Amino acid sequence: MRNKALLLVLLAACGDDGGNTPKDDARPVDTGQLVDSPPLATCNPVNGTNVSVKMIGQITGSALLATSPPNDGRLFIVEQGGTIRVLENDQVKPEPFLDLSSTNIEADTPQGERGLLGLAFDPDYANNGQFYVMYTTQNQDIVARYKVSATDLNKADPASGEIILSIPDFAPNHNGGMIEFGPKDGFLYVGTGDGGNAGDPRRNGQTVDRNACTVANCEPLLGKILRIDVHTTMGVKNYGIPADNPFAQGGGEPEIFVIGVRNPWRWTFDKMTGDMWIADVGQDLWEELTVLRHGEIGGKNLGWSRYEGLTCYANNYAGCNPAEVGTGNFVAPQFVKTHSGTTGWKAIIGGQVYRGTCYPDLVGSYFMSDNTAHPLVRATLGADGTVTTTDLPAPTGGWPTGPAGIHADARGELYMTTTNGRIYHIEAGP
Ligand SMILES: [Ca+2]
Repeated sequence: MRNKALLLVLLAACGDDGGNTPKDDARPVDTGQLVDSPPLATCNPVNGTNVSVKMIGQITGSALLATSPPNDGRLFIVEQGGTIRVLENDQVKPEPFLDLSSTNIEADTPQGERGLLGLAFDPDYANNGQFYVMYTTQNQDIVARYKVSATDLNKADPASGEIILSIPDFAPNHNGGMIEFGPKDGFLYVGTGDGGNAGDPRRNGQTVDRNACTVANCEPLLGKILRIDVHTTMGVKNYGIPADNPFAQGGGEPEIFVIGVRNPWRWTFDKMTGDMWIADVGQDLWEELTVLRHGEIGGKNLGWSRYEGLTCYANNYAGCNPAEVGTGNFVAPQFVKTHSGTTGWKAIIGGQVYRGTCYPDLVGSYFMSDNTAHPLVRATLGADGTVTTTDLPAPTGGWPTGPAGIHADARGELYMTTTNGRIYHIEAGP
């Protein structure tokens, strides 16, 4: 765990029983367009690719993520200790939207990776008022659903909480925590870490079947990106299994969608294309970014802990051959960054593709950082699937320290949030 001591300031880094029971029909129709085509106030477009950041607010605690419901002008800030704050017109509302800090959330801010980690609003939030959070307890990673208050749009109903998914977790680190709805299918995607400690001691990353553990107490839902239908239930599960999940018909746990991640701290969808950009925090050598194209995501294997980056990892899998990286279902990362040297990265911070209207020359660009080195890097995906990156020139004093997430609001504008509670709008000019 050593390499992650610092960092990790935060993160270090069944078969189908046929019991699907529709609860509602909130899943959006695939129109091929943005889910968020907001009738919101827009900005006067500013041309240019000279990127800067502007601080627009600050909260107490560690700000891990900024996000919005569809077509909603407010910004909701996830605070690691367990609160969600509302930022509107550059003002943080004095009362939190939701405060889970007195529940059994286990948060070790700012020196660890546990706490309230993720937030995703239902695509039909405007009608059903439902949203989802991911948080940790002492020994569980939990996805829960809450509803907005019936009387106050800036307050959630704390009594509405309902646990959707609970996964046993054996160590404080590597908890994933990012959740998002698929822009093309309305399913909830849940990123889990490998459980923690170091080196994937229980081999969770490559284990997909609970009945095929190679190490005692393995947990196949860890080290994955899961895909569940939160608008149905299925037998004892408080969610449904999409029929086209890789193991929906058997061979592994049916929730699994992407295999072999270590700590996919901040991954996102490109809301226009449906591509998934996965920034996976590495172990000893490499930070990595992998882009999976829409329609080619299910069943892909990012390799951990068989390999890390482009190289076989330690001796976890004696049969590993570097030549296998990128063959079959094993996907090679399009971008890796070494840990070594004075500019080495220690915990990659994704990242989302810009789809806003304020800065036309940024459209289609992805922005990412690193929790320790805190650069700001622009990346674009080529037609051939390759990723091209540009290290953006830092302003005087450097880019903000302690980045924890970069994520879009309903307009597609991007915000960097930091472990010292700051929220920055990513802007551009000539
Ligand atoms: Ca863990």
